[in-house]
Amino acid sequence: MEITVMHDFALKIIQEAGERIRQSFSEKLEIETKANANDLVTNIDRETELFFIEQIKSYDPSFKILGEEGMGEPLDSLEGVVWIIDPIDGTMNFIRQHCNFAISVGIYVNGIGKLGYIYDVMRNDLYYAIQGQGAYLNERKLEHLRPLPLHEAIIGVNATWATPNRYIEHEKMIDLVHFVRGTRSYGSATLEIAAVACGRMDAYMSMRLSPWDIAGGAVIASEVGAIVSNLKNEAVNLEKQDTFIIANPEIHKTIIEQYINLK
Ligand code: 2AM
Ligand code: CA
Ligand code: CA
Ligand code: CA
Repeated sequence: MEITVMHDFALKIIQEAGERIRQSFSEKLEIETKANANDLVTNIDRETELFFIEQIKSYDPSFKILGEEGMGEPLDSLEGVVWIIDPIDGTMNFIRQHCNFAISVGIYVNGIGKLGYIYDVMRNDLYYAIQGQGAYLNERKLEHLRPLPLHEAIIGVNATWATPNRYIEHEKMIDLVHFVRGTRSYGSATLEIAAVACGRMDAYMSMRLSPWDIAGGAVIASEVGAIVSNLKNEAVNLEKQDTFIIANPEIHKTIIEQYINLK
């Protein structure tokens, strides 16, 4: 399978899925809860994932698919061609804001990230990368990240970092948010990852992300020299939930070494 042929196919179905989501705003949304009252899913999350599965399986039935809503078959391993899909990342934003959500797709061959996509559906901005050929925001090639001291950084953290947790002591968190230039929280992990990849933000960390939150962004990150890992500085594992950080290299090192509890 030619990577560029697969890229053209991925581009086509991601844009089509985005158009279907934009059209869906004229229909009634069915909202349900998952693990807790703030963990939401809609019929559009499920329909979008089904759309991807149908398109991908009719293109090549041997392709495997891991999606957040579990509409595909369970994944036994990362052997072969695996599409890792978050049909809507930022479902709460989708429901409440009608913007600030994305479709995320990572295509892995025998565990190696070949193609990565984060599609900001309402802005019609597509972040993507082809392994070894660079990362893009629409037609613009993204530059390699330049070194930046932590005190000039904008970091992405959400409010859970202000609650007691085992990854960072409260005083250190206060130090960190005072020391950096600014903090942001977009409510869509993949858009925060995209923001780091294009240099709008310099780090983003989360206490719990799943493979579909990371798969597309990890391919994009590696093309611009952003570092991704869990908070123990171990390589990302696409077969389980874990902590997560993406950052400009110097800033990744400083946050992990000076702020995060590695125990
Ligand atoms: P989602 O919208 O696809 O669920 C903010 O909640 C960010 O964290 C979103 O990108 C969201 O993805 C992600 N996230 C990961 N795990 C989550 C969970 N268990 N509950 C809510 N959001 C989760
Ligand atoms: Ca979800
Ligand atoms: Ca998600
Ligand atoms: Ca989702």
